[in-house]
Amino acid sequence: MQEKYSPLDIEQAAQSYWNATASFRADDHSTQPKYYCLSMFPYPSGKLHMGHVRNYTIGDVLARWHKMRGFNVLQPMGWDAFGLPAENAAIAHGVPPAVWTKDNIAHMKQQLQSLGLGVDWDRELATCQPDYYRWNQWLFLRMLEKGTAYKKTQVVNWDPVDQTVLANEQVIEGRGWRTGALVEKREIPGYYLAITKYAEELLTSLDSLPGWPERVRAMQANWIGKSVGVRFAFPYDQEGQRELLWVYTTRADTIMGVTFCAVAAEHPLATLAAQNNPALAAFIDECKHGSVMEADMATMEKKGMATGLFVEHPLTGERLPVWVANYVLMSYGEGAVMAVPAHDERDMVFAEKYGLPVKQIELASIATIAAELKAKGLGDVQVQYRLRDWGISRQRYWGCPIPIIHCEQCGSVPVPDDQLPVVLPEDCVPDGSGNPLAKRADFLVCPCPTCGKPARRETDTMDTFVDSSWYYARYCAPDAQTMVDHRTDHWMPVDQYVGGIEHAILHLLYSRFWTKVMRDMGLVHYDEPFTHLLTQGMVLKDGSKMSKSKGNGVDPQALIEQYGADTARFFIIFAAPPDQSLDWSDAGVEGAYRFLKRLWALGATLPKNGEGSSSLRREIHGLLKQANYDLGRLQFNTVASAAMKMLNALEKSPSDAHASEGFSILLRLLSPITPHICHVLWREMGYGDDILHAPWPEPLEEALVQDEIELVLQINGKTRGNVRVASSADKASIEATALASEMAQKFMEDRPVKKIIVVPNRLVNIVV
Ligand code: OVB
Repeated sequence: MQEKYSPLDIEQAAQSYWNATASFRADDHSTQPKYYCLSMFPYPSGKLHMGHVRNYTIGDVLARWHKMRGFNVLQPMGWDAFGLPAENAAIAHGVPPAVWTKDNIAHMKQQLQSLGLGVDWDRELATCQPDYYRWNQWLFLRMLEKGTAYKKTQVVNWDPVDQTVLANEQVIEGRGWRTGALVEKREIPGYYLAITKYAEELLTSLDSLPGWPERVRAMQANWIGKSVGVRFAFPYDQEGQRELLWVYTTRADTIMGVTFCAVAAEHPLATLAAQNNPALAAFIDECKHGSVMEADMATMEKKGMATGLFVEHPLTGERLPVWVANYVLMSYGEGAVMAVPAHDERDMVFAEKYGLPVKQIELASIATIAAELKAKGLGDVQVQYRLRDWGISRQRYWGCPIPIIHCEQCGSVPVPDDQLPVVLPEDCVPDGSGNPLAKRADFLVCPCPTCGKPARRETDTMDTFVDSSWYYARYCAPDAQTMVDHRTDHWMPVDQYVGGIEHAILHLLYSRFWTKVMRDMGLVHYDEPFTHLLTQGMVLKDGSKMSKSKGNGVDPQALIEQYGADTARFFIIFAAPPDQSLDWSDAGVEGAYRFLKRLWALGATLPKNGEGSSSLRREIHGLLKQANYDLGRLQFNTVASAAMKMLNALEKSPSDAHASEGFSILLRLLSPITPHICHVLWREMGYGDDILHAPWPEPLEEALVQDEIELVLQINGKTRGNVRVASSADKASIEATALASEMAQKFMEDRPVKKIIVVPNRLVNIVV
């Protein structure tokens, strides 16, 4: 055995062994209980960062720990390969996104492998592969048939620089998240998935996920935003016709306090009023540049303008003015609201600003109001969700083509199944001036599937969140000639999902939705994709985020080259509980490295057979008991510190009869965290061929019982030392041992014993 700890040699040897023995190939036919351990797959952005290292180390600890406990483990890895960054790199460097992506995958794969992850690489997939994304297209067509996917024209956020539609959360203070350009609102056609059909189930089945952090469940519930309110109408007269202005409110109890109505800039009533009011038309235009995000509605400056139109209060008949207001969203409710300044802060701010009346009232009962409105045919109780349907069209090149063909005669025609996949040409180099697919005649022009006349292919591609909504199901059967097969039902649901909190809302909600759609088509037979969820904390440097722009990122590659993967892994696990943020510390890394050097050194010197006390054994098993408990609650940092304590104890008593047993426990406990050094030491020590096949260590009750205890010895109430007695010793034998002790002899000074007080497990006091 080599004297010196040499991570490079050790890690290469261990990794070659795992490759040669296919240690992490998941068995589709095993009779062992399955454990599907999944870390969120990476964007192939260039190279690994510390966030990745943390994510994949945490996942690997769980996977290896379960494997050693007899589970049939599936831990796959792949690539979330479509998306904007590849196009931006193409614009900057003139390389096709496909080439850039494949190079990055090759580099990052080699980096991941250097971490020693127990991944079944046979199942690797990339979402830019046609045999993956054809199933996006296939399921999209099935959804179209069911009406779960549909086309509509809607007002969207338009980034004039990137020439693309932005999701609401990509608009930050009215500007594009990437370009910083002022976002415009545009009406364009696009495809939508009817996630709102599933709003109620997505909400209620959060209760079936006790393995998710409460915080994430709350975030999802908020996003879905269920409310029970009243939808009702304000009648008005339009050229002699009685019309209705519909609003929705959760505060029908304040209806008597309404002093005006406010409508969104896009509301038909606003358009009508603007026809012969240029000032109003200009104001509406200004509003269209604002945010469509609800969160911004609360904080932005409230602006409005009167339409000159009036409506009637449905219960009192009072005449109320209608205003256009920038804080009313067309996409929420009816695009119009009743304004009750006395009971709503926003309405109050607005009323004060524009001198509108404020009316103090007594609150009514919602049920009574709803009944009154219903009796007049002017309203009813209504459940509403904040959740919107999912717009998946992106005006981008590097994504999954939407399988639609536009024909002048036949309209938008779905691509027939036997023409799938619609393959994305891989040799385009976008130059920033819109979607290059629109300039590719060989892609664009095709015969209409219905009438055969020349037609035009859809050039929009799918949101990359479509790709990541079902990749976990494909890992189970990556070579299937169908979207999924029986193997999917075997492995799914994912037992443990690990990833960043930034995906707490959209990715997880879309995946849950996609699962339910597939279930309703009979493709899979489970309701939820992820049973347990661990959201890892951020990796920080001096308390702030690591970032390329700040230049404070610590490069994993350099770290691994200098210290080895085991040091990187140990530090990351030791430095913080997985769900908390982790502050980087070079001293901490050094400490991890020193620890592994000591571990190696002890292995090199540990005598095969020692003799002596059993307190070492008790200590090791005690630490093991706590460590196993901590593993069960995913608190890996204290497992790492238990391992350090074990090493301290072993270093103090290397010749103890139980040192070898203790060391074998330490290696097994540590092996999910630092697998390479443990693999090699296990073999060097002669414990066996493969630590992965060793049973997980469990504390022995017999080792935990204390067979000797220490009592405080007092003479006349004064502490004079200690005595050791058997933990089973009775009062008489404790008295005898105490009297016979050296200290008692010395301090009693031959005086006769008056009495002896024994406090069990604590002390013995000799009164003379
Ligand atoms: C990393 C997680 C992420 C996900 C794949 C990141 C946690 C936050 C970042 C950054 C840069 C640094 C240093 C540290 O949440 N493909 C999608 C994706 O997110 C997932 C799918 C399922 C939608 C950092 C950090 C610097 C996973 F830049 F140089 F400074 N975080 N903590 N620390 N892909 O590739 O270096 O982005 O779980 O792993 O992430 S992904």
